Amino acid sequence: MHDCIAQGEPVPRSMIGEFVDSSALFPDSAALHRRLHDDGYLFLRGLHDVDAVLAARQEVFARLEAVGEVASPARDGIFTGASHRREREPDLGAFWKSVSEGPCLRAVTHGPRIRQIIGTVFGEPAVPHDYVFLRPAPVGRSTGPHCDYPFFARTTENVVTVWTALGPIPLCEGPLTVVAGSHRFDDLVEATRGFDLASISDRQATRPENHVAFARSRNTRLLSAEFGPGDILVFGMFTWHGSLDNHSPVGRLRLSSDVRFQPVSEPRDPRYFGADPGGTTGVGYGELNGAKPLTEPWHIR
Ligand SMILES: O=C(O)CCC(=O)C(=O)O
Repeated sequence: MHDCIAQGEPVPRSMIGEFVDSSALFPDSAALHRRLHDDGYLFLRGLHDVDAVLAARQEVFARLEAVGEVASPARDGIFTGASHRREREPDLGAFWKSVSEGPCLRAVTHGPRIRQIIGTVFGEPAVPHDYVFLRPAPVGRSTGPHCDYPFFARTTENVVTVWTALGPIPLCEGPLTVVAGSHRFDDLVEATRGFDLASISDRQATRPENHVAFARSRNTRLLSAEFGPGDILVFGMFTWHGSLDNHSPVGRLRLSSDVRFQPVSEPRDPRYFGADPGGTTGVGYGELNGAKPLTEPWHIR
């Protein structure tokens, strides 16, 4: 765990640990549920069909190759450092929607296998949001610490995020990181409960920006792992997380997706369901970082 950088600084060894691998608990629903409750996350390896995951990776990177962002062969995911996306795909939101709805990608993010896995975690049938966050992250990028409650808990708190590695993601390529034990930071849970879109900018103004400093201030550490293709992290709405920095020595993009699942019996937030979901702000797929040419800086989330 020595290859981790967060916000431009190497993460001290004492501040980083490995996710507990809960794959062996599958398909024991009660045990998985308990582990998710206790740890705030579930790290599940090797449950997806690797060929299906690599087909999704190829599909996404081929679309980015077509706009000049990924070098040939596309499956390697090497960023060219350039982009013709704005000229070739003037409707950036429509382009990103079509990439996010690719059949090979959806077979992984929304197919029977992941529904079965998450249904087992809930102990009842699960439904994914139709709206997908697909993230090709270039070198130098990362996602700062936050929890998902303000985005996805409007109609029910009984939601989990499923973060999927769409290819191998070594530590140097900036995989997901979780602030250990953060789902039990009662002051933050209380402050977060009730937060919604209306107050999102206040929240962003006050949220911690630095993973290591945040973890240190809470007397805890960060967790992460080397992800294989199709390894997933499942976590609840109060778990603070983000990503490490991508510092790939070969300029490889980190490719992952995150999708929310909830029991089918829970009420659905129309922002994230349907043929043309508006997403958090109502703009649709155009609001996502993925919709921006890779040469341009990300929004805060
Ligand atoms: O992949 C990332 O960079 C961040 C993912 C994230 O914030 C999420 O899954 O909720």
